[in-house]
This record gives sequence, C-alpha cells and structure tokens, in this order.
Amino acid sequence: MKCVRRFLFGCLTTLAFGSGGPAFAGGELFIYNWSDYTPTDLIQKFEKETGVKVTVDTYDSMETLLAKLKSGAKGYDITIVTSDFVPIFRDQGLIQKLNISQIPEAVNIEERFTKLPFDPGNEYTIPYDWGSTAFMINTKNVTETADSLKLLFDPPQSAKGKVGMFSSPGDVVALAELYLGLPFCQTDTANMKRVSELLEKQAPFVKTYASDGIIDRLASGETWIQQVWDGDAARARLNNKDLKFIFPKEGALGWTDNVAIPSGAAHLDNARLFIAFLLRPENSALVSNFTHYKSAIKGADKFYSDELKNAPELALPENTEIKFTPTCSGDAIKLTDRVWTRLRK
Ligand code: N2P
Repeated sequence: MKCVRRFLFGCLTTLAFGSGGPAFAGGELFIYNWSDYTPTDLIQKFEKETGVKVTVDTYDSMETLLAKLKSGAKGYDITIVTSDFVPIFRDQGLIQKLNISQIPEAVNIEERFTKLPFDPGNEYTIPYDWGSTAFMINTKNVTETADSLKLLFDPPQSAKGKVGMFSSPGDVVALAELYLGLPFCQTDTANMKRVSELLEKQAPFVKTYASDGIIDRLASGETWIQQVWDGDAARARLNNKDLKFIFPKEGALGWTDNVAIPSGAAHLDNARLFIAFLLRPENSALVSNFTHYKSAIKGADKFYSDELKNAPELALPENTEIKFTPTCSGDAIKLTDRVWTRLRK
C-alpha cells in the first residue's frame, strides 16, 4: 500500500497496526519525557521509518508532569508516567485508553508487565523501561562503609554540601520511609514527623534537590553522595570510574516508566504508531542501551549492548529487595507535601 501525506488518514490504521513493518505516516509527534531519557537514534529511526517529525520536551519529576497536564497544557501526544502515578493520571482523566487490542505488537510485553496493579491489562500504558532507586557514592571522597541508606540520610561531616537529593517530594519521602522501616504512603502524623525530622537534619548536607542533571553532577564530583536511579548511575560511572552504586541493606525503590497518550492528543495515530514502534524488541533495546534501564519487552535483551549487560548497577545482589512503590492516597500525598513545604521553605 502506498500512502502520501495528504491521504494519510485514509490508510494510517492499516499501516500502523496491520503490516508489522515500516509505515510511512508523515505529520508530527510531540513527546513529553523525563530529561536525559529519549535516545536520539531511536527518534531518528522512527522519523526515517514513518516520515513523522518528532519534537521532544522534558520534565524533571512526576509532580512537574502532573502539574503541567492538570493546568490544561495541550500539545503532547506521548508522555512517560511512572508506575505509582499512573492511577492518578488515569483518575484525573489526563491520559486516555490505548485500545491495546488494536496494537498487535503488544504481545511482545513480558507477561509480568501486563498484570501490574497500577494498570492491569495495559489499558492506559505500555512499559518504557524499569529500574530501581537508591544512591551512589564517589569512592575517592567517601570512604565510610557504604551498605545502608544511613550514609545518604545521615552523612559524614566531610560530605557537607556534597549530597544530592531528587526534587520530587514523593521519591524523597519514599526512600526516607524505606530507611526508617516504615510502610510507604504514611498517613500517620507521628511517623511523618520522623520522616520530616530526618530530612531536616539531612538538609544542611544537601547541595541540591534536583532530579535532572544528576549524571553530570555525579560525574563532575559536584555531589559525592547522591540519590539516584540505577540507570543514571550506570551512565555517570562511564564518565567517572570512582562512582559506585550502592544496594542498601534496607532495599531499593522499584518502578516502571510507562508510555501513555495524554487526553486530547492531537496526533493520535502517530502516537499509536510510536507505541507500536517501541514495542518491537530492537527498538526497546535502543531505549535501554541509552537509558541503562531494563526493557520489559520480550527479546529486547538480545539487542542489549555489552556495556548494559555488564553494568554492575543492574546486577541486583540476591539479598537486596526491590520494593515497588504503590500509589499513595490523597491524605498521604498531603502529608508528604507538608513535609516538603517545611523542608524547602
Ligand atoms: C530520567 C530517569 C527517570 C527514571 N533521567 C525515573 N523513573
């Protein structure tokens, strides 16, 4: 079948979902993704195969994405939502159903990623990649025993002004809860007071609360003890061999990042085309080889780079538990926000 741009909409569906091969669609696609998270080679390949012109815009946290979409921002066709936030976006009508049954490539999703509690059956999302959150140290400057989140939350005097934390209240509070041995999404005010006190005590050691620019900050030595995702840690280590990702004895936070279509997306067919494209193992591996997070697509591992296969950050020790963060209730989110406002005032 031959399609030219002006006849696009007549034949796009067949091209996107029926052929299993390259599809020429034309038009545009606007992606809103985490920073440092969209591989150029992936986008170039998609543009070449489809003739779609892609524009990528970035955010630094789920809170930023949520605020942006809630404020009524239109113009995005694809966004990436982290697991615990998916129900929040869904319930607020900010993302739309994918009609996954019309995307044949969906059979490529590893079975365990088709039944996750935040989106069973992949009604609203498909996995982009998945990973864990803990911390990284610069072994040249930090010589203390590094096996516990204590080093991050109660750092040595020598690391004053050298600690980096995320800018996302949810991510910071969840890791603090893990350290304190508290269940996630606390609604108990006494327990949240403990979280608050821990973070207030840590604050004088913190150089910056930011979730973007972490790879550079670690590699340049601006931070020595840094809250980090395992993939960003792997990428930072490539530029600074003194960096070491720590698997804390308390465990690490687990998450999946997921591709979703915002409500009101203007280029719906191209969004679906991009999703089908991402579901092909060789394309999902392009994501993983760049981000250094694992793919949830069957067969993608065959296309992993040696660097990714051997990354120590992804070699979870048997005794380290990954604890996937659930979606917090409105009350728990309010308490988290209160702790955060006090911390950042
Ligand atoms: C962005 C990495 C985001 C992973 N550099 C967190 N879900």
